[in-house]
Amino acid sequence: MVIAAGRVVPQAEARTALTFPPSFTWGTATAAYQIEGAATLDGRTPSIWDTYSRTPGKVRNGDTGDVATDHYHRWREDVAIMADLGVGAYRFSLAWPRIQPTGRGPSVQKGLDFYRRLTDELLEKNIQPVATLYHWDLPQELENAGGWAERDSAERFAEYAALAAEALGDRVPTWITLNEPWCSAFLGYASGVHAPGRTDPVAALRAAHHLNLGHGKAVQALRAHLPADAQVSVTLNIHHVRPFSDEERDVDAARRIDALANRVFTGPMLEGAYPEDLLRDTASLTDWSFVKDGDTKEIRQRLDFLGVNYYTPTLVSGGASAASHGSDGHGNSAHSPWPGADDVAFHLPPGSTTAMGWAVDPTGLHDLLLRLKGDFPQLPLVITENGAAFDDYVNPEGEVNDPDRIAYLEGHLAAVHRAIEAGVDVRGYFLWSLLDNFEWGYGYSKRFGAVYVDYPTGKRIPKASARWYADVARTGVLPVTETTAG
Ligand code: IFM
Repeated sequence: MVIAAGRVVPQAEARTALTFPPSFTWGTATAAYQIEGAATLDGRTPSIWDTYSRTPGKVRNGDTGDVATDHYHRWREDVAIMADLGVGAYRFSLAWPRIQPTGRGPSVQKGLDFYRRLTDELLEKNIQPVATLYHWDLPQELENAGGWAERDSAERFAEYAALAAEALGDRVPTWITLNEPWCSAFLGYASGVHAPGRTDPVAALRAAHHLNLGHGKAVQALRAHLPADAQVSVTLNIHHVRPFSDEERDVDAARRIDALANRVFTGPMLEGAYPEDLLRDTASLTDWSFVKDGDTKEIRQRLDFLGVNYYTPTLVSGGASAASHGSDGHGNSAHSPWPGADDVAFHLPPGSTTAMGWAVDPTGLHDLLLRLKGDFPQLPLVITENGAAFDDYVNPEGEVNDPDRIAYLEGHLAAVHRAIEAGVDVRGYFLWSLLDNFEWGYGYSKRFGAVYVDYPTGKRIPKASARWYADVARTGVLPVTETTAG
């Protein structure tokens, strides 16, 4: 029990407050295909997601990003909402097919102008723009030429990076090359639950390498065109993989999934080599001869921070007779996104779940941040995505109350705070997402936004969590229960 204002309060209700460093960046995040719409306007041509979502049976309810939240027309209103919330930064992605429609050749003025207007407005409102070059919308013409499975995609990506930096480098201080290349490679080319929907495990490993190579080349292209103080990074959805038990086969399953999910990217990007165990585990599928001399040197570039996306931990066991990757939280497909790991079973971690069926477990984020500090002690970290989908609805008063999302954010921000206290250099946090949006294979059925979008009218309604987050961002102080504070 504690006494508060003369009243006895049960211990569970006692509140305390966690203060973040004054320099901590508070932001929100989105991605082009998920919000922009205007799929055929101003010279934009189809990306792999246009093709995929228009293919019957691929996306729930046949939803597409044709209109999405209509941000292409409502961007001024969306920036005003962010200004109202008082967030300090906005992470968005540039649509490659809007800037360089076929993935080759010169840029399109109208496409660049959209991002110029957007970033001018952000700067005007004191919101720092953070641009991601690639959040999964590969121009379809490049996929027709083999997509990320082919080496040329890395060259094309670097060329696009240079065009974007040349045009927007005077106003965008922070750049991220790729968002979650694991999804691009393994959901796109192995399990097929993401565009381009291919189901070839070797193509997925090739894609992972060419994404890595594209990243390395793009970092160099960005630095060649950006002011010297620009920040350059990549965002990875590092899986926090836990073994089901401490039995050897479960521990080994966790090691293998960690290699396929995480170290396939952090190895070359941060350490200059693919992990030996990854090459061994996948040797029956490929000899990795698509990695050419000098590639890993080119992939390893200095980064100003690492972008980390975290939603839920991953729980695995070994020795399964048939793969149960369906419960890995990455959608259902007869084809596994985990090449060479067919005997690994995925389990739902204990506790409550979000509308995605993902377990709510902030300890995963805390432990992940500590692990990254251990592995890469000098590298600052930024949480470039964290958030949750719930079944939000507008009540008769016209409000959207989302206590589950507030609880999720409170728990995860407290975990970030604990990690900072333990010495991890976490510089910022971007809530996914500013707006409800197109959730890939789930279409519009999952709402991740702090702002509710009424899709038929496009009307925006800030949810209770948006007001809650605004207070935290404005003050840098997180109110928590003493239990959450830990
Ligand atoms: O909506 C996605 C986003 O595009 C990438 N990271 C995970 C989010 C939620 O699934």
